[in-house]
Amino acid sequence: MYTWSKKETSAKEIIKSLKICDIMVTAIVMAGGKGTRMGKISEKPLKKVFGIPLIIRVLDALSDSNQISEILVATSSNTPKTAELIREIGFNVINTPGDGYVEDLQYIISKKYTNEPNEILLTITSDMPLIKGKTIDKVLLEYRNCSKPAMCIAVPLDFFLENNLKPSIVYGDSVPSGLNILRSNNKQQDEEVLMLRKIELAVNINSCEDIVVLEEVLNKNGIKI
Ligand SMILES: Nc1nc2c(ncn2[C@@H]2O[C@H](COP(=O)(O)OP(=O)(O)O)[C@@H](O)[C@H]2O)c(=O)[nH]1
Ligand SMILES: [Mg+2]
Repeated sequence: MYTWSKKETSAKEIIKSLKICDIMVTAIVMAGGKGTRMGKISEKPLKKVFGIPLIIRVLDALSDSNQISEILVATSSNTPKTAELIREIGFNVINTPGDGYVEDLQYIISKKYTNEPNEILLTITSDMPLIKGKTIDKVLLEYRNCSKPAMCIAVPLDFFLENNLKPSIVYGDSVPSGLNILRSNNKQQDEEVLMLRKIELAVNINSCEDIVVLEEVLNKNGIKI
């Protein structure tokens, strides 16, 4: 079993100390996928990268951000052990049907639907091991300054090629990072695309081979995690 020892504080204490801002941001960590590309050995969010499960790295980044009021982990019947660990370390879990990323996100919105213009959802995948709180804060600042209700954070395709990374989905010359911001309502939302050349947004772990690639990227960029 993994013990969450990096932080002394419990999730409840973190949430209590959070800054109340003009917008209320709920972070939703999507962690209920089948993880087929990783093989059936274990649940992907629990896959350890340099000794720490992927999802813990994401939760650490969200906890380091000072603009998030609530953190919710969306698991499904594909990831029961992830749900167990997350509850044990004091984070809130929402059990989703496991029908697919978009379907389950819609399910969460239908549950959390408020229609309050200042209630914002920040969605993030559990498989971005390099993500940092500072980047999440930067993205939320950009969101505050943009006029659209939703924002997709993407990475230019050429940045992937420069770093020998294989993108999962490509839209023209950009690759969605797995980090999105949207209003907490069930309407179709006009979206701003924020392009950032950041390795932490480009690295996504889908297979065991991706962990090898990650090691190469870290060495090449002199990054220690
Ligand atoms: N709750 C939920 N999460 C999902 C679902 N599908 C994918 N995810 C999560 O979304 C993230 C990105 O999806 P992807 O990389 O395709 O996940 P994979 O199916 O685990 O390879 C991962 O952290 C998944 O756990 C789903 O149907 N429900
Ligand atoms: Mg992925």
